[in-house]
Amino acid sequence: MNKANFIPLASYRNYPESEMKKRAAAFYEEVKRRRTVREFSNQPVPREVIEHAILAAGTAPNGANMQPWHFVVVSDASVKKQIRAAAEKEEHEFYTRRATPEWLEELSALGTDEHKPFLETAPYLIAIFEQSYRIMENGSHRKNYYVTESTGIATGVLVTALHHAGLATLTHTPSPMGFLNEILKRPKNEKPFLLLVVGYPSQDATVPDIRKKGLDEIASFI
Ligand code: IYR
Repeated sequence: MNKANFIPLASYRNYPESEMKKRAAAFYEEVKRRRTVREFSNQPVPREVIEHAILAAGTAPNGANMQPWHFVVVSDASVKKQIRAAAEKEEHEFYTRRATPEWLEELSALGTDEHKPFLETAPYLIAIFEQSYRIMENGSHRKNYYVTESTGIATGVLVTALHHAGLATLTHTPSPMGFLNEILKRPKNEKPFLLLVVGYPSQDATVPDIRKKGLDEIASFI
């Protein structure tokens, strides 16, 4: 057993209340500008920005500090093409067979369909995998904990970090996503969690006119 080793909490910053209020409000103003974008420019993005955003995601709280995630950053045109073909095949099934009429009705406000050109246009796709278990050196398996929760939190940090840097993202979830293991040659202990499309919005990008719920609709204080 590893023994816990504790060090002082040197990184914590305490702000005066007035500053804390300003920071909280300013952060809300910053993140509420984020919109999911489906029309991307092919303008290249510096790799360093992606690297920092992934490092930020890697700081997410997670089960027993196993950090049960893996990020595959795809910029290669031929790999993006394969991903697009496989995703559009699943999406065709979804839009023509798998989705219920209610689901399609609810998606109509977003204007989505089975065509996913952004999977080739955007400079980066980040395939996020959750590691259901670890494979030890002797081949035995060890459990990971709260894998989906952990990877979900890390993905939230990633999306926010990329927005903060000035990039647009699209959280794309073709289902099922098993094709990502094959195309990206990931091991069987990793399950695709989400495909994040990253880049600049195209010059004429539009977004659906939708609203977010207000505080009283999403929170209760008791
Ligand atoms: N995965 C499909 C459908 C889709 C589902 C939901 I829920 C969305 O919020 C958006 C799309 C697609 O990407 O088109």
